Amino acid sequence: MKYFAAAVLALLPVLTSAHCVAQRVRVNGADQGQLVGIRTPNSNNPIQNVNDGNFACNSGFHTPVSSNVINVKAGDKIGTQWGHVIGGAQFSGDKDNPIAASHKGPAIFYLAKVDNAASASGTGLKWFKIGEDGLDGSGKWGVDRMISNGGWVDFEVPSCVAPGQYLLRTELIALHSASKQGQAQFYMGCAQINVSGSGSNTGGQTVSFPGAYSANDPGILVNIYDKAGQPNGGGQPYKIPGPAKLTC
Ligand SMILES: *[C@@H]1O[C@H](CO)[C@@H](O)[C@H](O)[C@H]1NC(C)=O
Ligand SMILES: [Cu+2]
Repeated sequence: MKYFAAAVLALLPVLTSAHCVAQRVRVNGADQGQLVGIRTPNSNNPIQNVNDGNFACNSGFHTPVSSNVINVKAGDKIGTQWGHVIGGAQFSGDKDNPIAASHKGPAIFYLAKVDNAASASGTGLKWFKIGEDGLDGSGKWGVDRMISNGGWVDFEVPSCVAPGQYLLRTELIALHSASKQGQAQFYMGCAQINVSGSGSNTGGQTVSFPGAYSANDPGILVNIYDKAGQPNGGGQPYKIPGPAKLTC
């Protein structure tokens, strides 16, 4: 017991890093279950290199990776839930669940068409943006809204998206240290979905991951603080990275 307590204490500085992982999917508010239809990394650490080979879907997944593919209709709302660690809170009363409140930034969804969402690799795909939530006029960020929604971020699958299987790339960017190049923190995970409907669009403006972002994009190398040190964007509009989102 003594040994156990000492071991836990020794690990605490590492374990209490205030990061997050995406770990649940919901469709029109219906939670599909913990780690169902989503690839969730064991580590909640961010990626900071925009050219990282695993920038699409992350890596180091909790195994077994779900073989579920989640059915969704074009026009439905799909959501992913973020938590401090797998399972949500790291301990009772964890203030950094779903993420430390300091981690201001946007929430973004992309889709990429695949043949088999359960088995497709995230690399080499053509991604298109379907949702984004950045900084609003009151100085609140997508991450603030994610925290108020219990870790959930929801966007509509555009009604024109063609039926078939897709990876859904859910992303948060934490900008608290982003005034230095290489210090923006990227969190991402990929859900496995099957879209039904009568649309025919598989993305107009597609991008690659890695490739879509550069380290000095205005939404990645950016000071989000005002003169009083408040993380409200300092009165400047915030430019969410990546292409324009698909409009039908
Ligand atoms: C995808 O949805 C279509 C239409 O509902 C269905 O026929 C097909 O079986 C689904 N595929 C998977 C893998 O769930
Ligand atoms: Cu962090």
